Amino acid sequence: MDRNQLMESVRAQMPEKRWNHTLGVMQTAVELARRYGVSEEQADLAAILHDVAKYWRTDKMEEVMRGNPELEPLLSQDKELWHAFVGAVVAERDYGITDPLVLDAIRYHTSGREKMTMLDKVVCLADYIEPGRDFPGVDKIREMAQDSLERALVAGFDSTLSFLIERGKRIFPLTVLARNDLIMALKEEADL
Ligand code: DGI
Ligand code: FE
Ligand code: FE
Repeated sequence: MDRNQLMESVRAQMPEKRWNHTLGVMQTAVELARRYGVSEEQADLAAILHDVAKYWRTDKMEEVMRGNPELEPLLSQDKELWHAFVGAVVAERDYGITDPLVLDAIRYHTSGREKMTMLDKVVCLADYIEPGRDFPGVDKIREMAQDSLERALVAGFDSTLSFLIERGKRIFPLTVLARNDLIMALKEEADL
């Protein structure tokens, strides 16, 4: 399957609006990859697939998760988190993606994780700031993304955490670990 066929297949699994978001993430991820010395090909591929499972029915996602010891614990977590982990499985199983860096960038694009790779950061941040995104503070994060992937990403996580807290929702531990780790790394950089 070539890149165009892959894009058409992903597009067929979501409404037009979500596909436009995916196009925005592709554009922004490639720009960030170029700026921060990450492979543009990996960024493009992860961006195309990052939300492939976002509009899958819950029972279809559950089917993928059941019996998979890494995914089963997520069944008791917020459903919003599922599409990222299911997306990584789908990328490998249905699209033959084998690059572990690309699969991880898809898997952790929503939650983040400790020790995020540069590719993880690029895809996760692109998801926050692609041109179609409009949430309070997004322009400030776009500015920050010009000089620090890490600072911009912390600001992105901060906005998600505030959103979750305001609505009385649970916070997935990986997001807390991701944010702490980024703040530690920024502090070490500042102390050098
Ligand atoms: O799939 P997208 O809408 O493009 O964006 P995303 O993959 O970042 O999903 C964001 C949703 O995930 C948003 O509604 C918040 C929700 N979410 C629920 N719990 C958590 C969470 N996001 C993070 N980072 N951490 C959580 O604990
Ligand atoms: Fe997503
Ligand atoms: Fe997305």
